[in-house]
Parts: sequence; structure tokens; C-alpha cells
Amino acid sequence: MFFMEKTNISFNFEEYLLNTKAFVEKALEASLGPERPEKLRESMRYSLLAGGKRLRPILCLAACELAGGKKEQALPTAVALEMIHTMSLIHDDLPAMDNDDLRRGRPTNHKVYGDAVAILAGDALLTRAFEMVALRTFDVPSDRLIKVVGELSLISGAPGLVGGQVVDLECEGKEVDLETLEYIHLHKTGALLKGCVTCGALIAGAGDKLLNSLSIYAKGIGLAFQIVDDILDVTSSSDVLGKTAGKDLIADKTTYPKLIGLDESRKRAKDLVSEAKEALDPWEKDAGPLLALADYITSRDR
Ligand code: GRG
Repeated sequence: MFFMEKTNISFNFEEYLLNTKAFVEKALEASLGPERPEKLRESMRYSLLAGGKRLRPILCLAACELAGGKKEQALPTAVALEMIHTMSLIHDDLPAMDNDDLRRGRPTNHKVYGDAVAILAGDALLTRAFEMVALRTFDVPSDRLIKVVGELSLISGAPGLVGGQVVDLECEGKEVDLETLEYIHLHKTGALLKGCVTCGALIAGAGDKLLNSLSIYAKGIGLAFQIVDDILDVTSSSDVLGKTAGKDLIADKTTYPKLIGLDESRKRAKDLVSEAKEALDPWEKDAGPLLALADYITSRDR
């Protein structure tokens, strides 16, 4: 049970998370058609339906509802965001990038289907994401969908994930300062999380004031999320994480724990989550899910 101190509003977060995750899983299952050839279809399904916390689609649906929309309206966009996330994981795991062989508790996509099909399955998921928004969304005015397509392009490309990934790869094995590390995290991880709440709110026709608050919220949780990821990489096990633990050390990556220590990293993540939640003060009454999701980011164990 999640309890909002200032307003005395209680909210059953576990139940919310369980129900919303099930709602998303059903839509993900239905999102892939009879792709041909069969090997491509299998490879796309293998990674998209491999589980995962589904945090990004849930953030999108929660932001849509906060902005006064119905979660059904944002569902295709929520699926699109999980498709972009999944393709980024497939590509990130490739030998030319992080070269990992474990993801979501199973062999990485390229280990099963080979590098070429893994790259192409990622490409197909990325392009399918835009199809979900443009062609498979109903009951949302097209001017809002155009804004969503624009946002997805920005957060995925050079100004977002791709840019962050390139800087991350360039920095491997080098001394990196806190400013550069923050740049990497905000682009590689934060951009997509920001896209989730922004797109959800845009679908509901949110105005600038809410969009601005959500942007501050997303920046806080985005950075906190990645700091927690860095912490878990050194404190948890591959079994619990479902991906290779200790990977940052092996790849000689600069992380928050390496730069400022574990205790200070934990404090920084907690402070960032508090700042993120504060940004939603004006909407506190309706922001239960987003406030609880922010706390979940620092308390998670995987
Ligand atoms: C999007 C066009 C385009 C290209 C991708 C490879 C790449 C460019 C970017 C890498 C981005 C990346 C892998 C960032 C790491 C983000 C991160 C911390 C992922 C783990 O997220 P969780 O914990 O995973 O939410 P689950 O499995 O629960 O979904």
C-alpha cells in the first residue's frame, strides 16, 4: 500500500502495478502480426515478450490518465515505447556494443538468432513502434499523434538514446567526470523515460504547465533509475537481475558508485526521486501512480 503523506490519500500500488502490467502484456502479445519470414517474427517476439518490468508503458499510461485521458487511448503508444526500449536492449547486447549474452533471464537475441537477424529484429521493432502510433491508435486527434511521433523520433535518435549510447561507448576505459556521466545517463536512459510521460500526456491533450512538470519529474526519475542500475550492477547477482551483474566493472565503465561511492549514490538517487515527486505537487491528488512509480525506482531489486 502506497500512502501519500500530505493528502492522506492511500493507493494500492502493488495491485495497480499488477493490473497495469497485465493490461500491457496483453497488448504486447497482440501487437505483433504474422510477420514474415518466420525467423524475423520469432526473433521479435522472443525479446518483446520476454518479460521485463514494463516500467515505460506503465509510465505512459499513468501520465495519460493524470492528464485526463483514458488508458486505452495511450495503449498503442505505450506498446511503441516498450518496442523502442526492447530494440535498444537487443542492439545494446550485440558484440559491437556491450557484448552481453544474458538479458531478462535468457540468452540475448543475437545468441539465439545471430547478429544479423538480431539487428533486423531491432530495426523491425523500431519501425513497428511508429506504425503503432500512426496507424493503430484510435480515438485520438491526429494533431496529437503527430506530436507523439515527433517526440518518439527525438528521444530515439541522436538527441536521445543513440547520442547517449555513442558517448557511452566512446567513454569506455576512460576517465569520465560526473558531468559526462550525467549526460550519458540522461540521454541513454532518461530520454526514453521522459518520452513515456510526455507522450502519455500529449495523447490526453495536456497543456504546457503539466508537460513542463512531467519533464522535471522524468529528468529526476531518469537519472535516479540509472544510478540505481549502477548500484545494482555491483550489489546484486545475475540470477536476480536477469542480466550479467558486474558488467560495468568488466567493461571498465565509469558509474556513480565508482565516482562518488555507494552510500552517496544511494543518497543522490533518493534526493532525485524527492525532487521528481515535488514537481507533481500541483497534481498530487491524481498523481498517485506516478508518485509511487518514482519510489519504486529506488526500492527495486532488479
Ligand atoms: C533507439 C534508434 C535507437 C537505437 C538504440 C543501443 C542504443 C541505441 C541505446 C542503448 C540504450 C540502453 C540499452 C540503455 C540502458 C537502459 C536501461 C537501464 C535498461 C534496463 O531497463 P529495465 O531495468 O529493463 O527497465 P527491463 O528488462 O525491466 O525492461
